[in-house]
Amino acid sequence: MSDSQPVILTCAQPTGGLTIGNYLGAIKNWADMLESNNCFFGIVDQHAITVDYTPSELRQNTLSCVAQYIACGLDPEKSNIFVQSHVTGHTELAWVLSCITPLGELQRMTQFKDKTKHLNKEDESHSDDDSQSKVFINSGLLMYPVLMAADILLYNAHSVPVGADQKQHLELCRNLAQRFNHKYSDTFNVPEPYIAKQGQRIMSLQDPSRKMSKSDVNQNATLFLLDDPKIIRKKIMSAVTDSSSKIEVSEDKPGVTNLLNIYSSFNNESPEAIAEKYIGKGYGDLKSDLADLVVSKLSPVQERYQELMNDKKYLESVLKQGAENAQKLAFKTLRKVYKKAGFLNRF
Ligand code: ATP
Ligand code: LTN
Repeated sequence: MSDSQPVILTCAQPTGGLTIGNYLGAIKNWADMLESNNCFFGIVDQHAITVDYTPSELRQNTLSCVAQYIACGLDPEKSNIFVQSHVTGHTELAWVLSCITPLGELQRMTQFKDKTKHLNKEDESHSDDDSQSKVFINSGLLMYPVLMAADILLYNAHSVPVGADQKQHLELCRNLAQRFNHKYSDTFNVPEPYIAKQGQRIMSLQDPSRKMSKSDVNQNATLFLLDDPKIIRKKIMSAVTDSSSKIEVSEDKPGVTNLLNIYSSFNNESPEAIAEKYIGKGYGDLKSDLADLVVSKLSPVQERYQELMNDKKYLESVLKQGAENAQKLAFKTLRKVYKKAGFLNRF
């Protein structure tokens, strides 16, 4: 990596163990970009507190996420792995950007609407006088996309590799970059999303109309990178499939199509070519082979993860270096932004 290479930035939230959705839709593609880019991989702990959480678990998940990143092939010698709260600038830039963000745009964000849907219902069920126990929608959840835009613009990223679910957030980030440039003069690079064809949307094993998510309440819906082989097998064998038993890629068969997509993302054959191999066979055969494949692909990741978790000093040194490198770039951008916004120089 060198300062003259294009900047690639992307992040994941330490809201729980990483899933095969995170791996196939995101991290696997990031690992291919290390050679020819200046890569920044963030673990966004400040985003993770927008949902209900336990501080001790957040601390553990953050370190575990670093180890999972490295175990998945993100080489810290060739990239910068950092924790968001270790770098001054993310929340400062978010504040400046929030002042050029229309409220309505944030309220219309799909993720905000999804994440607040059930909170709205719970809110209605409480009476006004039990305000202590009242569930509320925190403003951080609304501001989430602005903080995400700040994550990206702080490093003047050229490209942002993400899963398809982040397309709308990236669009807002591009709008904010353009709005700032127009209002104050050219400052930010307008970043391009990079959404890989394969693995961009891995769906829940229990409800293939929803994306696989690490915060899904039904643990059987999600395959975690660190799941035990027995659990992986059990979750895949009990995945929801469709009424007719033919194995094919079809919009009418979201369950089996999802399994074929997972298969395809792990072995790089097209889902259609895989389906052909199962002509005359049943769902059980497909699921059993898929379980073998997933276990064999994840076991080296799990072994490396265990080694890394036994060497906390090493993980901390990775984060120290990552934060130092990230901070240099962040300060540079923030100084420029503050000057353009009309803030007086610090004496
Ligand atoms: P949560 O489930 O807590 O909402 P998440 O897993 O969706 O979190 P992140 O950990 O921040 O969110 O996601 C990291 C990256 O993984 C993002 O680029 C995101 O687009 C991608 N990603 C997440 N889930 C999937 C999925 N099911 N399929 C493909 N890509 C995904
Ligand atoms: N919103 C993303 C996580 C995220 C991110 C970012 C991704 C936060 N900041 C900056 C790319 C670039 C998510 O929920 N998956």
